[in-house]
Amino acid sequence: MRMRIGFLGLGTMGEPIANNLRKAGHDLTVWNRTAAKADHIVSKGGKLARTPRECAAGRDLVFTCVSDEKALEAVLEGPDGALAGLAKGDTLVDLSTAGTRAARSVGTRAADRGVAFLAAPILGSKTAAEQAQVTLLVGGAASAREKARPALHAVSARIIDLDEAVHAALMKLCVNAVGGAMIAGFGEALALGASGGLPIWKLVEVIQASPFHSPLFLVKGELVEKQDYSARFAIALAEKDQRLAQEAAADQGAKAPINEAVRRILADAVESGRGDHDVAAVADLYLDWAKAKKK
Ligand code: NA7
Repeated sequence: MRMRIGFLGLGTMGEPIANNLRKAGHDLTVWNRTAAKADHIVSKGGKLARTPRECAAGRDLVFTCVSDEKALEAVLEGPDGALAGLAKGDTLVDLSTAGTRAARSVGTRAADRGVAFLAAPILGSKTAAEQAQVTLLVGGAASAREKARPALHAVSARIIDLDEAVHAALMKLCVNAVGGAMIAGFGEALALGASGGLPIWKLVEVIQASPFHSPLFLVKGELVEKQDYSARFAIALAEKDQRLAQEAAADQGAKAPINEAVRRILADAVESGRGDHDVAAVADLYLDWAKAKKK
């Protein structure tokens, strides 16, 4: 079924996902703060809205895919914000990783307008987004999930259903808490070995031969060896995810000391100028701290 879809946020993940909705034949209108990022989609027949409100008004489904909870507020709120364009019976789907507090607060404000809200954070890389191979954690009312399902299928390989938006938001934070601990532990181990004279490639090879091997270490280990830190998943976004996990832990009374340490390391990496580098560059920070050889 062809749907009228509004899509706000054409960053690394948003642009290919929106483009897949267009390719699936939906009637697509987009908005991005930096309008030039809509050029490709517009050149292929997508429409460009002048404001978030215009992008959201009169659509069957409205997606947001922005950096964090502050960016989400910026696109939703105000007289030209997307919420102002949404009407009773509409459905808003947030693909951002914006945390549990945002899921609760956006859900409440959407409900006040009679709008159904789904939190649908993404698991997967830019390449997976381009190939419509991401996994979506989709939380919210069953009726809204069913309405959104054809569009969600067009952009993902797998949909994991959860009954509440806040649970989808929380699930994503749990997944990235594991990922953050893995990447920080990996960087720390590489610098521990390299500062004592072990070559990086040998460290990666032996970790991969151990019971603790992981596809993550293989991919990121190669990037560390090549010192190629162009962002597949930027450190600033990873730091944001750990911060949001800390907030959820505080709200729920859960202890998360490992997550707090990982957040601090990622914040140090941001402060060192690596915020827009790939998370593999956490190892580079550790290697600098240890004054270790990078080969
Ligand atoms: P990117 O590539 O950093 O893209 C971020 C998007 O958010 C991009 O469209 C930005 O617009 C937009 N943005 C950021 N701040 C604002 C404000 N203040 N107002 C409006 N729009 C804003 O992130 P990804 O696509 O990799 O990730 C998206 C989400 O999925 C994120 O939560 C990840 O953690 C997971 P811009 O183009 O800069 O004008």
